[in-house]
Amino acid sequence: MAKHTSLQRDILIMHLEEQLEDCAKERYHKRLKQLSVRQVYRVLVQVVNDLLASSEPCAGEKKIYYISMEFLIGKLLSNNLINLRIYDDVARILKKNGFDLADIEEEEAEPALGNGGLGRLAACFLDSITTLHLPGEGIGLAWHYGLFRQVFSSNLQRAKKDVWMSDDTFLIRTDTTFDVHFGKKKVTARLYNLPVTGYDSGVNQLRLFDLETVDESLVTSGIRFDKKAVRNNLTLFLYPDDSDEDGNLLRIYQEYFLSSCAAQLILSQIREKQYDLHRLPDYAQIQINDTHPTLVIPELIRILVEDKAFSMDDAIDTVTKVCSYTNHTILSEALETWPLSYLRRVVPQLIPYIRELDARIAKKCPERSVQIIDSKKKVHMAHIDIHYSHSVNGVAALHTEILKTTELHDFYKLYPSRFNNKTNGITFRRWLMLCNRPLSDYLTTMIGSGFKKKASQLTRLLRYSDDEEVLDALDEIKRYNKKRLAEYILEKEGVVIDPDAIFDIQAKRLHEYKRQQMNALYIIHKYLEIRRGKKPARPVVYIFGAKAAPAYVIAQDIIHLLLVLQQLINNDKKVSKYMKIIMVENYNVTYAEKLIPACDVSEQISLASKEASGTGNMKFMLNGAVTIGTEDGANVEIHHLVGDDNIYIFGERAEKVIEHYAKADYVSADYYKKSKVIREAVDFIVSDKCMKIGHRRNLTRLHKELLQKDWFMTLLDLEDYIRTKDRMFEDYENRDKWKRMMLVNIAKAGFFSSDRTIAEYNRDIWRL
Ligand code: 26Q
Repeated sequence: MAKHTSLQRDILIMHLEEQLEDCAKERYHKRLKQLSVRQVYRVLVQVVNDLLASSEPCAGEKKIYYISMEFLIGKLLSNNLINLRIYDDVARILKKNGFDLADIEEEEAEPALGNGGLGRLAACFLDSITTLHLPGEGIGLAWHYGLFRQVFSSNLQRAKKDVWMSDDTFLIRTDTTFDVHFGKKKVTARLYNLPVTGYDSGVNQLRLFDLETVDESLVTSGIRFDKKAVRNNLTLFLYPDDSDEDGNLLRIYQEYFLSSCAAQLILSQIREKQYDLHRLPDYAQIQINDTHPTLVIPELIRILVEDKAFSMDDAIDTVTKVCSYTNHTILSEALETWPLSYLRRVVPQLIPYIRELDARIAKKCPERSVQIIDSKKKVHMAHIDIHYSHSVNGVAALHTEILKTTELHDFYKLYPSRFNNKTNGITFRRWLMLCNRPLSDYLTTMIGSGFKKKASQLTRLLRYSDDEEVLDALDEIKRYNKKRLAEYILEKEGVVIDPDAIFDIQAKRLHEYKRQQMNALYIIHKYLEIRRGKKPARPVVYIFGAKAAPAYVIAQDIIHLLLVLQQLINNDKKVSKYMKIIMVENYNVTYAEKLIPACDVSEQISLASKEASGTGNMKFMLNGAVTIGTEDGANVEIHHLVGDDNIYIFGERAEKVIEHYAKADYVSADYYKKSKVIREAVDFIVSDKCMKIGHRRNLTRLHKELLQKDWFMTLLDLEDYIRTKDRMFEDYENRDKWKRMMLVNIAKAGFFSSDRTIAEYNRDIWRL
């Protein structure tokens, strides 16, 4: 589209209505206005797909391949309309024919091809790569069910398969297939394309591979299936339960399948263009999104040596210059290590190469900590990435510092120049223009539309920080979004909430380090205060959105506690006037788009040093929420940008936390004994009131965990959290002050555009 002149655009828009009518006639022999909502959706998908097929691809000699197990892309229809800049025209045409675009949007199933931050980041990056008109492709797997659909029953999370594929998606089947060999076993992979639009720019492709022989009938109940039937199950589910051997083996099958397809696709493109393979780094750059696609390194080396007559030295040198690695976590339990014996069972053909890569390191580095194969014969995937990539990056300033000084310090000493930081970002198209049109339109009238492509222009809003009219307008938009969310929550969850209450939101994957349990303890504390007669100045609605990995027991228990509190508090007539709690069902990208614009208080309360970056924190900020958070991940940068007066920081700092771990001197029971407030809140979990509603087993297990282990130091920060949050709610009553904080947060969010992040990746790593 970028290459269209404004005259061509006018013609295109003029023809839009004609095209829609033609398509309606062709498919259904009807006029547009006679179609059902579903049929209008289908017509729109087809017209958009036709437009995309005729749009200019982002071209260039050198391409970036972003390989990832997850692409949490969200619904595509509206996003594509916005990027093609025809959203308003389509909405107008539909309205003329008696339809509301919002209803049509509801027809699309969300492709949940990811579980959280890393997958959503990959999706934002594809948008920005295309918006910056860089030639790039995402490479991933076409998960049939992706992440599970969450349903609550008896106050527990149940996992159901999430059906999203149908004939009406943007996914395009191609004729391209590749053979993938697992030792002597051979399976066939088929390529599907998903066109990626950038804002007012060209088109790139997301390449998703599916196993040709996949069999959906393998799924018995919920998300259970035969994990051994690899020939039929490989692309069914993202993250199978890997608590047993079969689950682990399946995970390795998936990782090699992805890596092999990626290697074949990239080399086939190089062959097609007749490029010299010895100059591969001049034509292809590969970004490895966490360790899941790591096997692409030994696989490429193997192909170059066995099929392309490269020497081992040349192959290793070439691949190292092609690959770069992004680390997204410092939690040791999330770092992938696979027993060499498992790898041998799945991909015996790679074992000589993994051994060779290991032997070279053993020869040049004496430290045990940097070896690829450890003394227990386990293969450290991240170590392959770091030794055989030309760039290693963390995803926020603090995270990269911790990698350099602590977690990966021995590697940093070996390769100081390889390490670099790329603070994460989000696409403003989805996370402002699409999810918050009132704000986006208002900003356009105040500061022009330049911020849509040059996010730093948002600072122009600062001119109005004392302008009452502007402050009131921002507040009104927030109030409008809260009202809309209240309607949505009533419809979806059946709970009535008051738009004039404070909306306090924690929406992210459920994990102990993210400390949803600390928020729950605050809520208990408030509940007890209100019961004792201490009324807050204004009601607060505490909203949670979170899925927990099905095999993660304590995370399930935390969800249980939240649901029990929801039932207890919302039904307590004395208390529910002042507070409500809502755990929304099946939190996903679509739900996030509703929650984020309506948020007043953004909860970013991870234990300092544990959240690599966070990206939800950026989305909330951009939409005018004020953050309560620890000095962790990108919160540090948010704090730096908005200053002390526009954020609420609390809790132990990262260095101190790291010291606690090193000395093993944190004892949660000490905090419990010292403080009545803590004792009272923690013990409420196993009170009669909770036990009557909830399950004894889950509640006692969680209570015990907090008292005897509390690995992520909830009780360490609880009192400071309570004080800070109380102060924040008091400040909310100073309406002028709060509105100004909203404005400053929006104005300073420009730094977190993923366009900035991608420009940095390109400048420092890919050099397209
Ligand atoms: C590991 C081993 C076996 C199976 C699965 C995994 C696994 C799967 C997914 C390990 C990690 C993940 C996902 C990690 C993730 O989403 N990390 C988040 O990345 C965001 C983008 O950089 C950051 O903002 C978040 O801070 C980080 O938690």
